[in-house]
Amino acid sequence: MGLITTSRDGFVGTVTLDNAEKRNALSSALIDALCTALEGFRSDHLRAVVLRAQPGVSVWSAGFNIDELPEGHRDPLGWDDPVRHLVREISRFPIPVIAMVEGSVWGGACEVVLACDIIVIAPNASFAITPAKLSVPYNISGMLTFLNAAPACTVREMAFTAKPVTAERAFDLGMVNHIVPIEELETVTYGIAKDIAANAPLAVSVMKEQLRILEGAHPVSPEGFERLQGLRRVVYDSQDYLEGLRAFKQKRKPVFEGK
Ligand code: KFV
Repeated sequence: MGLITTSRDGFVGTVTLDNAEKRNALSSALIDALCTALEGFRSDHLRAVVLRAQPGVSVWSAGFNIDELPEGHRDPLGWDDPVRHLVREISRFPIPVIAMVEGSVWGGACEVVLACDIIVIAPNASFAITPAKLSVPYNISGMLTFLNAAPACTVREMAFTAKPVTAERAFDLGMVNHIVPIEELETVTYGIAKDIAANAPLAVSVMKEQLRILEGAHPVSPEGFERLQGLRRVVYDSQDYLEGLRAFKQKRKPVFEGK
């Protein structure tokens, strides 16, 4: 079964997440397929890409494939983690990526959407930053994606409560570009894609890269970086981390003890 589908119309490519059965959880297989599709669009010199799910889904993506998170005592979100690859691929991709979202977006998928260049959502979209639900120490560049997308107090509330924010609130906070009635989602999204495709692709891609480098220009001292990594290790070495994974697999509420 395919995990994604792709299509193209002129200079505009589309990748559609197509694994509703598993709520488009970001498995390494799905991410491989998505990255391969993006590379194909790059070699064919497309000028805008839409990343979407199938129409009518209630879950755009359930985030990391929790079944693939390591059992403990290993950084669950290290440099080679598939979601890290995908976020890097989208942000370094020389072509604008537009996320078109209906339904709920969870955890790592929330980061993937926020890493896209432009975000158009339906009123039933929602966004949740979920590591605290599972006792997962999110990685440092991932936290920067959130901080670049939302005010710090919003990131704190979302990360500490793990509760979804509504489409309307995400729009009011400037986290997304447009909120449009579901019937207009495609027209608005593909209208933006065509506007981009009509412009000079070299200028667009260099501006995208400029913005990426400027957004990432947050100096952290080596000591600060090592401190953060050490603190993250305490979390993935903990009993709570194992409990978070176990509870998800057993479809029950986790019982966290802070150790
Ligand atoms: N990973 C792996 N499998 C998942 C999954 C995930 N994130 N989310 C859903 N599934 C599987 C689930 O186990 C079930 O498989 C199927 O998809 C349908 O899910 O073999 P099964 O039992 O059929 P349901 O039945 O739970 O679907 P539904 O009742 O529609 O609820 C949808 C939703 C999204 C509310 C629920 O599936 C859910 O709460 N999923 C987990 C959402 C979440 O916490 N995501 C964060 C993932 S961790 C993450 O991104 C990280 C690491 N992080 O730090 O935040």
